[in-house]
Amino acid sequence: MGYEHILVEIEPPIATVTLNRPKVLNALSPAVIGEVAAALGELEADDSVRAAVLTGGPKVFAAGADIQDMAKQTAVDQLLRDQTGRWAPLAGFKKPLIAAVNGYALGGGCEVALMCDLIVAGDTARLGQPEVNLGIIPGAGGTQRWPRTAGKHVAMEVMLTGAPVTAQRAYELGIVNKVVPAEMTIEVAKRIARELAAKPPLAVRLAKEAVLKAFEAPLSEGLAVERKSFYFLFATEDQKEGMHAFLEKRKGVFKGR
Ligand code: DAK
Repeated sequence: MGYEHILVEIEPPIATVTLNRPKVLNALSPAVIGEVAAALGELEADDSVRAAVLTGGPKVFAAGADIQDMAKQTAVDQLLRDQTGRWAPLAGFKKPLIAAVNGYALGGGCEVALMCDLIVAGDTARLGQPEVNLGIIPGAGGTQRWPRTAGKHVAMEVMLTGAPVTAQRAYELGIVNKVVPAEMTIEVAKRIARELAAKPPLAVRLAKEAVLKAFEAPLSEGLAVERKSFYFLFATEDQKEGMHAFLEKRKGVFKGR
């Protein structure tokens, strides 16, 4: 499928989705979000792809939702356009999704990175939620995902001041997994994606699902999901392969079955 605002590169077993509106720092218009959601849908259905990288390229991740577009909208437009629904497929992607963040990841851009499973940040990256300066608040999960990861007081600072944090501080807060020289960000993210793509896909998928459950459910419910997925994996060919490969001192070859 052809896209206007993003680039999709498939290099089995991984794929890379690149936001591509450099003139406006990859501002996330509804069209951009729609294309990212459609591309992730395609990658989810493509068995040759086992993990994906989402990036904005070498200079900027995304400076937020498109303010040109939002400035014209009313509350009723927001509701009728189902803005929240448009963004949902990004958080619902079932394969591992790694954000490669260079430069600014602000507002909706930061929220998109937080929807990913791992974040690799270039050393000059800045992550933040400046919405307060526009008279709004984050609308794609920022007020919930920041405190769940970095705690209440950091989240308050980020939301109320609107000031971004550096890549290094984000790393110290547990918001990003790795800080690397900016020119290495995408390559390191791809390397991690390839590493994850070599793992048994069903185990990876159910591990992701179980970890995400921890953000939503009480402990007993999360443990029940973990337990059922654990039992289920013993019905897969990959579990047999993984354990036999270990005992036979060879590398497992996994089929996602
Ligand atoms: N939208 C539209 N255009 C943007 C933009 C944005 N978010 N950010 C930058 N641009 C445009 C600038 O207008 C400028 O365009 P021209 O003037 O050249 O035509 C061009 O990109 C270059 O930007 P600057 O000249 O400003 O570049 P600087 O290096 O000087 O500054 C900056 C970079 C990132 C500090 C600055 O551009 C900036 O502060 N940008 C705005 C950051 C921001 O406030 N972001 C939060 C937006 S609100 C929702 C989901 C999500 C959201 C809401 C609802 N639902 C699901 C309901 C999200 C909301 C937001 O993200």
